Amino acid sequence: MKAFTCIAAAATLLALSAPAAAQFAKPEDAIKYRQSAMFIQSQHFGRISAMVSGKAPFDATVAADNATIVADISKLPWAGFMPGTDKGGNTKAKPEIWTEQAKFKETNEKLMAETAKLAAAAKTGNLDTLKAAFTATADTCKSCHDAFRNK
Ligand code: ASC
Repeated sequence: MKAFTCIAAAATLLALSAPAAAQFAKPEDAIKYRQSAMFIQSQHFGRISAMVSGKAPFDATVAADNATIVADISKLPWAGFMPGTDKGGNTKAKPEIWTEQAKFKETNEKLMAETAKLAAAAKTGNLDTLKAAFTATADTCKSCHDAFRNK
């Protein structure tokens, strides 16, 4: 009974504390996972990019849908940068991800914050508001890639 209570409590704690936790059978799976999440993000961010640059007509609903997806997906890649995944697959990850973990975590959190603002901006339906948030998000993507991703 005691052991059961303990396991049940541990399971509940885990479920509550790790909403975006993912487990990987091998390092290559973690690399594929984080790259896939980044790819999905870039596709949806690209649709917003087309609108703010005038290459596609501005549609507030489409922008908001895509921005919400970007904000949701921005939570996912980080679980894939677990220890032991610095090499393998076709990763462009720089060793600094693991040697400067505090700085890396800060940039991850910055992206999640900026994409949440992007989603909120898109929901206003105002193109200028969206543009400003888009630029701030793109700058955040770029500064993290410059610091932590090989060319
Ligand atoms: C994208 C994409 C990136 C970022 C970056 C922003 O759509 O694939 O890597 O935006 O170019 O500066």
